[in-house]
Amino acid sequence: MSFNVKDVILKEDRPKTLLLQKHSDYLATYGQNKDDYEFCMTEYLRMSGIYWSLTAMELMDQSSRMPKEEIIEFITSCQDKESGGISASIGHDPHMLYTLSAVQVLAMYDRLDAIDVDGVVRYILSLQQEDGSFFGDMWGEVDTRFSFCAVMALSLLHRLDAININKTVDFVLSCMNFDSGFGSKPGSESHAGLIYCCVGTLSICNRMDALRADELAWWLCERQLPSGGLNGRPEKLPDLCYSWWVMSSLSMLNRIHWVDKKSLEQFILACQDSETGGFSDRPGDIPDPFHTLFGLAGLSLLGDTSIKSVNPTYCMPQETIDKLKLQPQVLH
Ligand code: GRG
Ligand code: ZN
Repeated sequence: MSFNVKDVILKEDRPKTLLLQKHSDYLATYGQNKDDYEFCMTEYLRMSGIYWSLTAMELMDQSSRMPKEEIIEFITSCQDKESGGISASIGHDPHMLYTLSAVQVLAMYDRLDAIDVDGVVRYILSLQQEDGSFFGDMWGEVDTRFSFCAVMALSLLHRLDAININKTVDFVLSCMNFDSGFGSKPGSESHAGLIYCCVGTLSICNRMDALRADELAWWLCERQLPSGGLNGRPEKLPDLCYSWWVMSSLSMLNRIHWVDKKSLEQFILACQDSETGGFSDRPGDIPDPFHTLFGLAGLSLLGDTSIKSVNPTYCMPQETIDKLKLQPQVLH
């Protein structure tokens, strides 16, 4: 039996400072060449790609480099008139994930008037089940991710009252495990990404009292490995995006100091591509907009003042959340 820890080793020649200009250039050019292989292959998640890129640009105070009018027009064209839901790209089927991303982008642009808001509310309401859970779309997959998407989108629209909040909370709590973590559905293994979704749902619904905060935070801080990076569950490799899923949860739980901030910062900085700009999942891998957002957002949570403050529940700039007068719960 082996007791080797699965981890990466940070090289001495890794990036050690934040390459803000390179990240802004990387995101500004990503998507400009619409024939690019990677751009074509990611059409099925385009709406979320726009959310990741725009949020990262906002956090760097560089969002003027994004094609605002083109993005707003694209979102309007992705709304399905019948169901009210929004799809990842034009002609695709609507889905909860892309409905949330579209609402987040329009909230940042202060252009929620560009969609039929009642249609979005109708769509989300149509996906809530008798037990309080949510389908991701008409095909019926249930996952705590979709509960979070539903409450986040509705709260950004100031329409949280449209769904049954007590049942929403009860379903999420039925996914709590013996280790105080959460999975995708009742009985599913605890996973940091889904813990973020469940803690985030309770934060928006003001029901964080139902958490076992100390045990949950203990499970979360145990995700840190000797390299400083975080994994998503025991025995897994570190991945930069867990700097968001774990740290945002710890931030809502007011226990961010339970991880070693210095070594996590070094891991995040090591995930930068010093040639192309952008962040990847692990040092030396190919960068992408998803990990670029979570690298920057993670550094923001760690207190880097060259990046704007990010809200741990919404993964959006704090100034947008303030403008919308939203006050998601955090523990004190
Ligand atoms: C507003 C930021 C934001 C999100 C919206 C969709 C969503 C809500 C949250 C997704 C949370 C989640 C499930 C994140 C995990 C992503 C991930 C790295 C999955 C990979 O899982 P595995 O099991 O990989 O393939 P590991 O790391 O366990 O080896
Ligand atoms: Zn990742």
